[in-house]
Amino acid sequence: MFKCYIGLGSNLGDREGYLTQAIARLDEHPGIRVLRCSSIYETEPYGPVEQGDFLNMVVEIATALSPEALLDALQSIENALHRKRLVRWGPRTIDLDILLYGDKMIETEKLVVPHPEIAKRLFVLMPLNELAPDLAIPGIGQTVGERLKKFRSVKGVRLWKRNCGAGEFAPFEN
Ligand code: A4P
Ligand code: MG
Repeated sequence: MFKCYIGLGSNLGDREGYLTQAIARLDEHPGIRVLRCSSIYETEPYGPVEQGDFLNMVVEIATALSPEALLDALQSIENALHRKRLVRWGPRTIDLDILLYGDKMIETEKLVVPHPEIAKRLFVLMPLNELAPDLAIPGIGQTVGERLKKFRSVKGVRLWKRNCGAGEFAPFEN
């Protein structure tokens, strides 16, 4: 079993609904168990495409799947939740990225782990820091918390719904 972190993002339609459905489908997968969820953040779009604000969050999972099989599972969930690939970096009902897969470093045509943008994106680091501040990012030589401290401000990222560790929004918390 490997512990992995999945980044979720949505900026089309019922954004929170897509996050919730994606988490439910992850947990229903026989090879995946959802362990913990971060809070949800509302974030200004990053990158060149003009589009609506995102909801972003991170979930911690345990999985027996290989990295490639995990990516396939994430892509089937994206497809089931009406994800259309129209524009790279463009608007989407749901985006599921493998941020970290244990302490593995992977670089194939289909998969780069740790996610290459992880250290640059506050909308990833802030929710990840709730779950794993002391986790060293492979290849970066810094922990999530140390990396986050390098940012001068948290412009463009605001807490949208706090996860208090209980209730509807953490349905899989033990
Ligand atoms: N791929 C490679 N490595 C990975 C990985 N670690 N996890 C490949 C998941 N996929 C990975 O992804 C394209 C291909 O990347 C996949 O087929 C897979 O083989 P995609 O999801 O089809 O396309 P995309 O998401 O448009 O491209 P990309 O490069 O994944 O974009 P990002 O990095 O996901 O960025 N602003 C805010 N505020 N919040 C956001 O969530 N997201 C993006 C998209 C841009 N701006 C954003 C946000
Ligand atoms: Mg993606």
